[in-house]
Amino acid sequence: MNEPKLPPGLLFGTATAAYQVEGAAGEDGRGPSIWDTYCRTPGRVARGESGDVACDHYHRYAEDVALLAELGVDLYRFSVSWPRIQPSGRGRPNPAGLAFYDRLVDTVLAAGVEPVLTLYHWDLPQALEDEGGWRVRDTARRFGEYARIVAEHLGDRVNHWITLNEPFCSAFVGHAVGRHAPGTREGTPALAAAHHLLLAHGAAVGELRACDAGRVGITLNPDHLLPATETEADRAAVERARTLHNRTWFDPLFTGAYPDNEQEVWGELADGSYRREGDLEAIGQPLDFLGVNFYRPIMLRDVPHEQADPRLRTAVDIGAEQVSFQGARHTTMGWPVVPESFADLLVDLDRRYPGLPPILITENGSAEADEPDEDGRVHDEDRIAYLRDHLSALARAIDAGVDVRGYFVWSLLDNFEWAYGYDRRFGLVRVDYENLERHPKDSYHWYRDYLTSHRLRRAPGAPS
Ligand code: GBH
Repeated sequence: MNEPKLPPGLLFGTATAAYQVEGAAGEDGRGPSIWDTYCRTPGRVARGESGDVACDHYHRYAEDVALLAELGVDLYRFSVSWPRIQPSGRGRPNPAGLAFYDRLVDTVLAAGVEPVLTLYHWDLPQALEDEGGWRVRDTARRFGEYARIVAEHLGDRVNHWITLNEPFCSAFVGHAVGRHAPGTREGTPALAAAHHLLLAHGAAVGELRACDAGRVGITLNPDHLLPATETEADRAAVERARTLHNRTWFDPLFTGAYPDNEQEVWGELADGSYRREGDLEAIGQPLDFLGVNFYRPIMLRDVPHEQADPRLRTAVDIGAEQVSFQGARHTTMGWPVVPESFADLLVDLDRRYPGLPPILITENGSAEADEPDEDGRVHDEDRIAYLRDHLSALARAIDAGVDVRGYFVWSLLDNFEWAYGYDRRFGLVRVDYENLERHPKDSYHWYRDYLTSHRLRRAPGAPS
C-alpha cells in the first residue's frame, strides 16, 4: 500500500478534551460545568450518559501517556478544564486542579512528547452560565483571567496554546441548535455569544503574550460547504451558511472586519448591540498558528426561513438546509467520507485569507463501529482508510502551497462524544467501558508504523 508522502518536517499528534476523557467530575474541588448540567437534564444526551467517569483519564493519565509514547507522536493536544482551575469561574485558583495538569504535562514531557494545550473545549463553569454565560461580555474578561492563571502556571513547560476549540459549536450548537450545552434556541443572544467568544479569545491572547507563554492560536472548524445544485438560490444559501460557519470567525480574526453580509444572513437578529469600539483590535491580534478541525463536507440547499413568529427565529435559521451526500461512505456519525474536500477546503481558505498564519490540523478522524473480532482485536480498516486518504488529501493541499505544520488524529481514546454519548467511537485505542481497559486498535498500530516510516524520511541523509 502506498502511504501518503508528507513533508519531513510535518509534526504528528493525537488529541483529547477534558470533559470527554477525564471523568472524576466531583473530585479535588472541581466545580460543575455547563456540560454537567446539560447531561443531567433528561432527554439531552443519549441514554442519559455523562462525563462523570468517562475514560477515567484523571486517574489513568500515566497509562494514557505511555500509549502516546508507544505510538511515537511528536505532539499531544489536551484541554484544561476551567472548573478544575476556577470552580466558580472566578477568583483564586484551586491548587489541586493545577496540580493535575502539572502531573499530566510533566508526564507528557518525560515521554518525549510536546504538549499542546487548549484552554477551552466547551466546559464553561456553571456559575458563569448562571450569570449569563457567553451571552454576556463579562465572561470574556473572566476567560482572560483564567488564561492568565494557566499561563503563569504552565507557561514554563507548554509551548503551544490554543485559546478556544470550535467557538462555532459553543455559540451556535450551544445557543441556537440546542444540541450542546447550555442547550438553548436563541437569536440575538447566540450572536452575542459568538462575539463574546471572539473577545474571550482576544483577552486570552493578550494574557498569553504578557506571560510570554509561547506560540498562540485558536482552533476553528471551518466547513467545506457545497450547494446541492448550481442554482442561484442554493449558491446564495451556501454564502449565508459560509458566514454562519466560517466568516463569523475568520473575518474578524484575519481581516479585521465583520462579514459584510450579516444583515442578509440574520436581518434584525444581528443588531450589533453586543459590539463596542475597539473590539476588532482586541480580536484580531496576530496569531502564531491557526488550528483547523476537519471531518466532512456539508451539502446545502435553499429553504424558506420566514418564521410564523419571527421572535422564534434562532441564529441558525438562515434558510440553508443540509442534504445528504450521495455516493460516499458514511461513518457512524452519519458523516460522508470525502477526502478531496479536505484539500479543497484548505486551498480555498488559503486563497480567501492570504494573511493566514501557519495551520495545524488539530483534529481529523472517524467514528466507526469498532466491535472486537473473535481474536479480541479491533480491525478498524475503515478508520485506517479514512486517515490514509485524508493524509493524502493533506499532502495535495501542501503541494498546492498551503502552509500546514502539524496533524492530530481525533482521538487517542474512545471517549464521551457529547450528545451522542459513548457509542460513537473515535479512538485509536478502544476503551472498554465495563472495566475501563484500553486496547489499541489496528489503526493505532497503523499510525505508529506510519510515523516510524515518516521519521526515517526525516532523518538526515535519508532519501526523501
Ligand atoms: C469536534 O467537533 C470536537 O472538537 C470534538 O470534541 C469531537 O469529539 C469531535 O469533533 C468529533 O465530533 O447537527 O447542529 O447539532 C466536531 C464538530 C460539532 C460536528 C457538533 C457535529 C453537531 C451539530 N461537531 N455537530 S448539529
